[in-house]
Amino acid sequence: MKKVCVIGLGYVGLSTACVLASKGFKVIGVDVNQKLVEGLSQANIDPLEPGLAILANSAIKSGNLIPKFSPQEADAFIICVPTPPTEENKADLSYVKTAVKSALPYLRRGNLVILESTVPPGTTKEIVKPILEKNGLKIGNGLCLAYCPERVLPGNILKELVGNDRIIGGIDVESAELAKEIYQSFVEGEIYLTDATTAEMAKLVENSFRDVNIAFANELSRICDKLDLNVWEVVGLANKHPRVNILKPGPGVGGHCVAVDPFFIVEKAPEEAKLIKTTRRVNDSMPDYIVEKVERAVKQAHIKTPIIACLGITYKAETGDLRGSPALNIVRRLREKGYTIRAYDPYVRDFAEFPLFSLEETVKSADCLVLLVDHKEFKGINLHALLKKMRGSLIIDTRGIWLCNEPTHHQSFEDKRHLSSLSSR
Ligand code: SAJ
Repeated sequence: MKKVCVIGLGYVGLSTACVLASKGFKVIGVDVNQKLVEGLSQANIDPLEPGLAILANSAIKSGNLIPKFSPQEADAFIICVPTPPTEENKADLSYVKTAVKSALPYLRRGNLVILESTVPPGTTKEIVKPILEKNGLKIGNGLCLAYCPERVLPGNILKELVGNDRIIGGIDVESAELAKEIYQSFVEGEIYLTDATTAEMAKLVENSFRDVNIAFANELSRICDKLDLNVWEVVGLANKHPRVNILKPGPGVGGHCVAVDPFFIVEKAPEEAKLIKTTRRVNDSMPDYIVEKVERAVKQAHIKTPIIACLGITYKAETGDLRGSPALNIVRRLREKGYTIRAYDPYVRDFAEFPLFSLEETVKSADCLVLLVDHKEFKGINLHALLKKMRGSLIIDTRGIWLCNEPTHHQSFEDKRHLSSLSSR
């Protein structure tokens, strides 16, 4: 196979198109977003993806990556479009269906179609396959179809796209083998072949496991608050066990993956997915819990008109992405309650919803400082120097970056007590 049509140039589609082009494939990169397709030639690409702009530039310069608004005939079609949740937290498959239909006029005997978008189990077989067979071509008789989930971590995409192991789920063995030819051109990790539905489920399970683990950590943080224990120290010590790996408590789970994918399992097995449903409830209850904690702290300190400083509004560290951000959620709720909020995030530019301040302005004469995102810029901050700039001395660290989140041999017991008295989580 020499020519590939990648439909959907989001963070997954674009990086896949660039990597394939760099491996010598002729790649037609298709997106409906005019600015993106035209902008691609100038390659105005997310600066937070190291190396992607350079790779895109060279792919376009080499003539191996051609941005277009519609597909063309090719040997393989890779579909990487969004599958956002509906109001009822079911998968909105409209983008997938539109993308599959857009390829129909260009499909030829011997072609391969690959779906990468995260979908409920059974989608490739029950939804995509019938659409593709509308033109008379039959899967298993001249047409191949596979499901190959991505697992790249935003902010580290290119490295993970190449380095991570890959699952390839064929509608039939021939489809899986043909899809493997595409991915083995750039994947340096292991490639595992399975059927399409198993591959769809494995993808959802990866993120659901992460969601359950985080929910366990978040529940522990509530319990430790009640028992006046430092959850970061408890989790840090428990993780010293060779087979325990509890993730970090936080203000909630954001982004469009871990917070969404578990619902695609619930959609297919609502009765059985009890723990997964509860997990979503626990994680989505954290923003309210943090807002209550802030309110309780300023009330107990009898601060009449508190100024609350919030550090970070993105969904996770070192990204500018605000999608489903619990931090932004918390700032919004505090503002709705009438508090004077000053928020700062080093990764957010041209934010229009409410004014963002510099770090200095955010902290100056604040009564309460709430750390909401564990950006590396905040880890190095000198807490005591910060306190001197504030009017009050309340610090709520929802990410445990200032608390002793890793038990250390040399840190004295007094230090820990002093630190944790400073910053109630
Ligand atoms: N979070 C915590 N505590 C933790 C880890 C994360 O509260 O210990 C929160 C983060 O702050 C964030 C959310 O969870 O709000 C999701 O964070 P994440 O680090 O899981 O990042 P995502 O959603 O960008 O990436 C995940 C990754 N999946 C796994 O690690 C299993 C990535 O590999 C997937 O490709 C991606 O979802 C996806 O696209 O599905």
